[in-house]
Amino acid sequence: MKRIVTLQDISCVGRCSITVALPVISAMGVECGILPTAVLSNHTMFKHFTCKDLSDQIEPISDVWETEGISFDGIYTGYLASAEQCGQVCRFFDRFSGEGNLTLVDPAMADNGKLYLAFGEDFPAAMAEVCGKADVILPNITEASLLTGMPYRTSYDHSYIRELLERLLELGCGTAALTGVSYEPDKLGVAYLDRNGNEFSYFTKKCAQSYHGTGDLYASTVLGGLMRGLDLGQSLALAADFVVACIEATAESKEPRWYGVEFESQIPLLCRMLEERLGERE
Ligand code: PXL
Repeated sequence: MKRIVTLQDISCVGRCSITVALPVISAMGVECGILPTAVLSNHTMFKHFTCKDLSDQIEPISDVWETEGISFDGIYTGYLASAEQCGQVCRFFDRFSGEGNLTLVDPAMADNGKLYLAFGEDFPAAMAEVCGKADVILPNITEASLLTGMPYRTSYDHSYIRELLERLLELGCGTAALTGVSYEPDKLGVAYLDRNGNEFSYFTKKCAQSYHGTGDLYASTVLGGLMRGLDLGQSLALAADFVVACIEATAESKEPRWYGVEFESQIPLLCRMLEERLGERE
C-alpha cells in the first residue's frame, strides 16, 4: 500500500485540511500519515478561533522519521500557518522528497480575489518557494495571481489562463493545475500545463452553492487518485466529479456554508468511481 504524508493544520471542526485529507485519502486505499502544522478550534472563516502553531514540531518529527528510515510515496501540503512555516516545509521537502515520490502543493491562502485574513502580505512569496519544490501545484485563480504577480480577473479568456499557467511553471514546479476556471456561465473546471507543454482541461457543471473546504477536498482526492495509479488528468476529473457530488449532497443542509460539504455520505460513491476508473485504464 502506498503511504503519503500530509502537512497542514488540524482545524478541529469545519471540514477542511486534515479532517478532510485523512478520511478521503484513507478511503481511497492509501495510508495517510499526517504532520499537523497547527491546531485550531475551527478554521479561520468562523468568527472566532484559537490557533496553536506547531512549527516547532516539524523538525523534531522529521528527525525521528529520518532516524526510523520512514519514507513516503507522496507528500501533500495544504494550508500553512505562516511565512516562517513555509520555510520549514521547504526544508521538509529537501529531506523527504526525491525521485521515488510525488509532491503536491495546494497553496491554500486566498479565494475570491483576497488573501485569507490570517496572512500578511509577505505570505504569497513564501508560499511561492514551497510551490517551487512541487511536482504538481493546485492553486485557484486568486492564489495563482498572488503567486505570479499577475492581475486577478473574474472575466477572462483562454490566453489569460495560459499566461497564468506559464507564469506558475516559472516558480519551478513540474505541473501547474489551475482550479476554478470558467469560460461559460454554467461550467467550472480545471486546466493544467506541464513543463513539456502538455495541456489538459476538464469541466463539470457549476454548482449554485459554494462551501468552505472544497479546495481541500479536491486536492486530497487528486492525491489519492495519483497514488492509486490514475494519471493527473484522470485524478483531476475524478476529484471534480466527487466535489460536485458532495456539493449536491449538501444542498438540503441547514448549516452555514463554512461548515463545509457533507462528503462523508459520498465516500462510497468515491470508492466506486475510483475502482471504475482504475478498471477503465486496464
Ligand atoms: O480550507 C483551507 C483552510 C485550511 N485551514 C484553515 C483555514 C482554511 C481557510 O480558511 O482557515 C485553518
